[in-house]
Amino acid sequence: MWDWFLALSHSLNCLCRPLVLVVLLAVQSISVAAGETPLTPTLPALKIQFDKPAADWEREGLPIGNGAMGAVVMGGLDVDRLQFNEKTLWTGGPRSKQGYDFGIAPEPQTTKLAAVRNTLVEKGAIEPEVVAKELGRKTIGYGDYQNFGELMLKLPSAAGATDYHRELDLDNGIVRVSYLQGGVRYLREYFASYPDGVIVVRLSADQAAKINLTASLNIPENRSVQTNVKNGRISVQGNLHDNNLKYEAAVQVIASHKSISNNDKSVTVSGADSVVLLLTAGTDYAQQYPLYRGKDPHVAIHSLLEKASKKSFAVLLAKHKNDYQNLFNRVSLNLGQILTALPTPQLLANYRKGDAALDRTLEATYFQFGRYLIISSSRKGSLPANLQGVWNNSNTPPWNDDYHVNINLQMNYWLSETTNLPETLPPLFDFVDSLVAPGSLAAKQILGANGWTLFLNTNIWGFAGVIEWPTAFWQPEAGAWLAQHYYEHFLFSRNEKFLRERAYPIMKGAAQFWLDSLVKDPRDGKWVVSPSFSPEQGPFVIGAAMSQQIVFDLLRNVIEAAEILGDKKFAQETKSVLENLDTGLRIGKWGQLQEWKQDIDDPKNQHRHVSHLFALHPGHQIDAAKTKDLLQAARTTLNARGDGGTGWSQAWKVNMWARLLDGDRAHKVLSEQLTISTLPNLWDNHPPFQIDGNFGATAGIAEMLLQSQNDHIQLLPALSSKWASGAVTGLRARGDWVVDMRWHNQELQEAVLHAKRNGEISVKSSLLASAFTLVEQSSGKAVVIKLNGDIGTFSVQGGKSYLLAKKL
Ligand code: FUC
Repeated sequence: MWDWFLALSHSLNCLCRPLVLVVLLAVQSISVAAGETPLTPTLPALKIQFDKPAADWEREGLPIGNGAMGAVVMGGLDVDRLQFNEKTLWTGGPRSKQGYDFGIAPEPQTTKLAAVRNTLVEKGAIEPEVVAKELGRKTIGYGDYQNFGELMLKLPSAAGATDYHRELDLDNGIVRVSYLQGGVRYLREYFASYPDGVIVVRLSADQAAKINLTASLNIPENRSVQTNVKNGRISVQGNLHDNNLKYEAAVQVIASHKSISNNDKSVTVSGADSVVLLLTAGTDYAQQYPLYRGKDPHVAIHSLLEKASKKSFAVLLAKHKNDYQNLFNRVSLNLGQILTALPTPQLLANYRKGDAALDRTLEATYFQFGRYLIISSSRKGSLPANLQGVWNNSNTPPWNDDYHVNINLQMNYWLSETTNLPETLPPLFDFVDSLVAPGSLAAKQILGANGWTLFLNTNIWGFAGVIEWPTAFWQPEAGAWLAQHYYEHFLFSRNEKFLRERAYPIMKGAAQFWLDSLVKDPRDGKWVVSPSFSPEQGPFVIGAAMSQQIVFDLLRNVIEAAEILGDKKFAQETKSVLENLDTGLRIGKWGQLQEWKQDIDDPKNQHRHVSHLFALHPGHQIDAAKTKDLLQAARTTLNARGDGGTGWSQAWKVNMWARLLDGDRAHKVLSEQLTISTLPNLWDNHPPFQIDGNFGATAGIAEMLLQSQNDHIQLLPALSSKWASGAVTGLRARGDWVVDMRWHNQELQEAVLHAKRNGEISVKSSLLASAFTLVEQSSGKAVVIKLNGDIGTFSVQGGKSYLLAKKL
């Protein structure tokens, strides 16, 4: 046992070892019966793999990224194109040739707003086109996220190549391409290093002097380009024609001196044993209202390349792996997956066709791919993950590849807390903080309110106002919804400094906006949102359910925060409004949770947005323990809406069915997302490729296994019967607890709760209804637990782990 532990422990980085130790102690203390899944991290390697080069970027490319930069590996034989991005390369904004106004009219819109409000009082509803004419705004200079370019490697003909393999190795955060030609085994490795700020490519072979290539950087035409080649380094720089944004990219080609020649616009390597290429890129963008311009990227780019060039490939790789695995290895999921050589498109095509082990393999891979993607597209120091994460090969991408804030950006970050990746959150918080200035202007100009908000969508240039698309433009709840993420971060981390310094100012500003913007509904005297619009359908009304629920969530959270921080006056003021706020929770004539205040829901409506179930997820106003009737209404609504929808819509429904504690239904929706809305490379398909569905589904799987939105941690709240036996380690619960679990025949066998601080843990599990043991692991001492049905509460000490196990 210990030999095995030591070997395992060596193969993991040191930060993981305590977890491995704890897990093993748990396994040691309870002997695992034959046929049961051990709680062990020695799982088969997770890979997304192909037996040919990518013919299609969107369907078959393999992504790598370090937050700021992303690249897609096509792995071509004669020409390998590494398309790359850097998050700040956008057209539009304050210096756009088209002009730019942040989506905010120069004159106040409050008179028009009052007219709309009056009509709503008189008539009850208005067609979206009519309101859009009044309050919508033609967009100018919004811009698009740009394709930066491609690193092109021209290679000798690979005629006769065999045994081609291209894989994304999720355990190591690396893409590999390999093939045999003329008796030589060629290998290419690609990864994006966060610690070194560069994308690294190495080409090697199992025989000496076999690597020949010509490298160049191809840059799209909508910008000026100057190319410079010196000492194996190709630099391209210029400005976007639209907004003059300065950009630069550079690649350093590293091989033995005698094999390198510098050409006019390229570098050629002949007869090298191996070649390493280091690529980096940037712009003079700065995340700062109102100009959004900072330093010329030249110095930073070349200093990154200088530093990285001094390190060997082995050192670069070791640093990358250490950084990546520190995050990735925190969560392991064992659904009974197996090692398979099947190309992923085949795994996907064979899904639900009878081979359960392969089905579990796809699901476990998909779960961890979501975690890989957020680690690769959201790290401190850059912008948050956009609609495609960081990966985009077009200069006019769908929806500008921006930040939609009526579900999409929020969905991108649900997994960050529950799957133990809080390091991916700073870009979201930095971004939202930077939107407060223009968001305050929008609040003032459009609604005559203090505080801040956003509407449907935003970009990297502080767009905070409205567009003119009638059935989507009006979503002033966006600020409140984003504020939820700040409070959730506090709930997960219990970091009071974060609450005081970062979360509370944002939440209070969002709440101030609503305290000024709510109006009294003359029908019942309740505080309501008006005009209000349920995404992205129906008429404009007063007090649609989603609007009320989001505002409720914000006001409740801000009161809690104000009380913790001692801001009594604001807590009191907000409480008096919350007490008389329309909650947005109504059960209608066919038993549904109403989408609107009037009981007008059509049971045949299958619209992809189900925002009026916000109170179920990501909110928690509808609480499984306390509100059975509302829970049933939510179920009726979700049944009527159906399990279909675009990728993100299905992913959201996975989370909602998990909150309804229906693991089999959650699994059904997940499996349909895999079948209908997943591309061969496992990217989520809206269509087109849109990454929110990946992130949302990973969050949904976590939600099936662990929930903590109410006063207790629920162990295996929505386990699917398809996952009869399994194990998970490292999931995170609100309260700063980390949980490992092992189950068999759908019954929890044991759970290890790792306490990060002193306090009380309340756990809900069917395990507590029968004979069980609870011990503190380091001493082996029994722990006293107060039982109330299937909920148990016990005191914990920070740094200690507690094993709850079925008594044998
Ligand atoms: C919202 C959704 C669409 C799409 C877009 C980017 O408007 O309704 O389905 O995901 O965002």
